[in-house]
Amino acid sequence: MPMRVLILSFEYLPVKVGGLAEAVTNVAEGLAKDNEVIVFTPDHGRSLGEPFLTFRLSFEGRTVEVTARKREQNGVTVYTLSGDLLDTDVYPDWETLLRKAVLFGKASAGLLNHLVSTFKPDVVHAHDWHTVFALGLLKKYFSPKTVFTVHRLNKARIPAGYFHEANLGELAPYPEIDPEHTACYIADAVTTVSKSYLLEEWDFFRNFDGKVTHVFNGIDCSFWSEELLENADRPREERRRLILERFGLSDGRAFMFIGRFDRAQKGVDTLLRTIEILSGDPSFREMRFIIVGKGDPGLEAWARAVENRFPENVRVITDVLPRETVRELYGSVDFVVIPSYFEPFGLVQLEAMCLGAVPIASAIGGLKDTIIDLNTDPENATGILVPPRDAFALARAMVSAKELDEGTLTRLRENAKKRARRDFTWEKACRRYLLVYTGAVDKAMPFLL
Ligand code: NHF
Repeated sequence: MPMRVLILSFEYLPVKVGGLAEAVTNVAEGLAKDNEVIVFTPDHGRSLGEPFLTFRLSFEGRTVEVTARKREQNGVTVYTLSGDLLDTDVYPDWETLLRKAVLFGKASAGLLNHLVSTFKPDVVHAHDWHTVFALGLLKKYFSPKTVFTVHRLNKARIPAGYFHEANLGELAPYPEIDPEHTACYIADAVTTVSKSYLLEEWDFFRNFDGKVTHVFNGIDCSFWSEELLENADRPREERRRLILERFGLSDGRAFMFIGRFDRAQKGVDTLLRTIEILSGDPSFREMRFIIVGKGDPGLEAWARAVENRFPENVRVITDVLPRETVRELYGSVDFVVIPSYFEPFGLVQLEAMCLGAVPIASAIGGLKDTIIDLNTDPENATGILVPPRDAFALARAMVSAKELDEGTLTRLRENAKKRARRDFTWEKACRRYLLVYTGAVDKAMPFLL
């Protein structure tokens, strides 16, 4: 039986800040193949779609005019809400973001009030804490089944006043409230994007024991495909030589990092320390490192310093590279290093796996669930897992990776491509979300080993 699904999210393609946009859009489009799917998202000043409805609401003691724009995108009806704070940058400063989240909640309730006689959702599926007020109001006024998905825990506490402003005072009996805790509390089902992340964060998820499960994200290998590479017909070593040359480096074993330069999650600081450690090893001469990303100025300066110290080995790219260039890199380098401290799911490892770059990654979260480790299961391995925050362990793993014979590398690449294509598809994710919606999904049970 087709279902009517209403999805709430702060990011929806083409608006993208992180992995959230990819995940929500792919799930919405996958579900739309057999179900009626609509999305509510802030317009963030992009004016996407045609004006559909304008209405007024009271917000912080003023009258705010909200316009809902509407567009059809790959089978999904997307409503973007604009007006006042809904037109700021996706994630403005913290206080503005909280106010924007409240306004998004009220605007979502106003829009569904208009649509409900023709589209009464069976399920409202909200993603990440920014949608908590929208979820609360839609549940309060329309009583649909509700699902809340955690893509990354934020662990914030916000003043209860924001819930009062949202007309949800009943959800805020204490002065300080954790919005994702509230979203999980009111939802009928709670999901997160990998099994290991769920277990690592069990201290949080145990509060909702009985209605918690995981739904893995997927990967669309049709874009991340070797056939689409510029030099698809050339052998991989030649592609590597060419790409290294393009970045002004001579040939060698190529390791790449791509991701945000931050201290909390992505672990570029561990990688920089690892490169410093490796510089004392004889293997270093044959190792090349391409580091792509930006963010924390201190980390950018450190990365530049490492590049200046080892100009023959290290290239740092702080520009945002087009997806096609990133694809060339994945399809040419030998290894992709993912030294994250936590990773609810992670996309880089799967993009790399689709294109034959072997991941060397922290044994945590979604990385651990998607990568089969060479040292644990050599036959089926798809990459190499290392303990997080351990620059020496990473250095050791990179030196042994550099020594791997061609046969092993080919096996790792082939296994990885197969695993990404077969086990982590968006169709699979959508099938499981439908089980969540209908209450037919297995749950996380702390006593089951
Ligand atoms: O892939 C989409 C993304 C995840 O690990 C990623 C993260 C945020 O940190 O689910 O959400």
